[in-house]
Amino acid sequence: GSADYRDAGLVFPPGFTFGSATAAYQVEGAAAQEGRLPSIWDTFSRTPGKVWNGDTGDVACDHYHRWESDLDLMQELGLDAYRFSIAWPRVVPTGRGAVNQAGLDFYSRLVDGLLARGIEPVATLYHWDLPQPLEDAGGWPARATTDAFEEYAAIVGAALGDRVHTWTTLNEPWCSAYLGYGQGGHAPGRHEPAAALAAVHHLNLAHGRALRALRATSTGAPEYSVTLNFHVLRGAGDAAADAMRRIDALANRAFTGPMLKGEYPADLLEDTASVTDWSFVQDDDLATIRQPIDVLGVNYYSTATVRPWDGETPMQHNDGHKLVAGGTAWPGSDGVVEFVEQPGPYTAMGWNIAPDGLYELLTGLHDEFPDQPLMITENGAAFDDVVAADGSVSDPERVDYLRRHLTAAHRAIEAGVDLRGYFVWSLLDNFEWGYGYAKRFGIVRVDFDTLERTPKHSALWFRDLAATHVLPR
Ligand code: GBH
Repeated sequence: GSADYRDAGLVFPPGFTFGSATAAYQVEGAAAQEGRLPSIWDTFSRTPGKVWNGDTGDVACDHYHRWESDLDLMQELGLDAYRFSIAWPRVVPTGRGAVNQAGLDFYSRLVDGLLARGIEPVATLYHWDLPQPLEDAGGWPARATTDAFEEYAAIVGAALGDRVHTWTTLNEPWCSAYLGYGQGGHAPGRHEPAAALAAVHHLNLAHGRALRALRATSTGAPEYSVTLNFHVLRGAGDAAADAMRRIDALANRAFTGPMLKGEYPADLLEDTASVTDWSFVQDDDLATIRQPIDVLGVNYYSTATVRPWDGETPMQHNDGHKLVAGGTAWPGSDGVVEFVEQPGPYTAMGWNIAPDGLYELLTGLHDEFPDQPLMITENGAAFDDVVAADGSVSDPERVDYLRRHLTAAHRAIEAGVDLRGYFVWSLLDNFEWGYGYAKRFGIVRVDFDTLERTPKHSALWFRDLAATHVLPR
């Protein structure tokens, strides 16, 4: 009876999807093989001083060659779905024009391999690896990049749209725009606030155009989605309310506004008026961007605490990973809002562990967009894992992090949120962007000398959850 279940733990609905996620540049390697050409992340990681330890994605987890045994591993873990990204520079190496059939074939084999193992393919078109020639022509601040993205979307739609279960246009356009073109901690490493806002709009437009192209070319019955990283904001006292509103506009509503409501928030346009007049928004763009999506992907790791800058103490801002002095991550609000230290406890990234933030985020989105199904497309944590003498990896902090966030997700479901699934970031330890291989998010350990995979205790724990749908209390 149900009482027994309640004693055993929290029960997730039967159709709830338990999956795991990766991204192309972070796991594939084979950066210069079978026709792939450089993306902005190849260029960035080869630029001295940009990535810790000078690490690059040249080899990464070598997933490009080890995909088959990685799929076997996913099957052993009982994953319902696998969220991966397609490398644009593998499929259309120069960004526009010639298609590299070998690149498409890789993803076709991957999709078939997933389906053969009963795992749903959830494919993201853009997880930050812009073909370098497109950056040389202006990158995301240039409107022509959206033309190229629409063409690329039509190519992958025609090749894989008969089998992919879910299409995701973009992963975290906030990171691409603000970290790539404003703060500069991500590729291409530019520091141009106005360009960052043009990138915001062109990423939104690229999303709309890609949906159009995918819908026109997919012959199966895929679901359509986009993945956003939301900022869940904290602030002390009334004085912080305006700071929270500003960052909410720049980080969250700059994307949900056009995508789900067909408009940019008035306060966003006002707050950024000294930076840009938004004249890059053309007639009909908002109609293109606002299209129904089957599921909204939500990435959540942590909260952020803000307050108005006092004008005296050295101003800090959040670079997307940690607090740093100065910088230009928030066009129109740099010098107005500052980010402050949070209470902890922290992960190895220094991120505040706050599962309540996930509950707030999910219920808040549900209140604002009641008919929009949601999916947690990333949640997870880096910790300094310890390998035992017998080679096993016990990672109780990660298990605890996952358990607490899944408990928050379950609470949200009980509160009426239409939450369809949960993907742990990440399947494998991998190239953690500016941190290289120093930060490990995997539920599976990767030895970066031998490339050997070892499921951590968290992977075995997640396997039991996926199998039983019961989260032990
Ligand atoms: C995701 O980015 C990426 O999609 C994925 O590729 C990456 O590996 C993974 O997360 C882990 O980093 O400074 O405490 O306020 C996440 C980027 C991380 C940006 C959290 C905002 C705020 C944390 N986000 N960050 S905090």
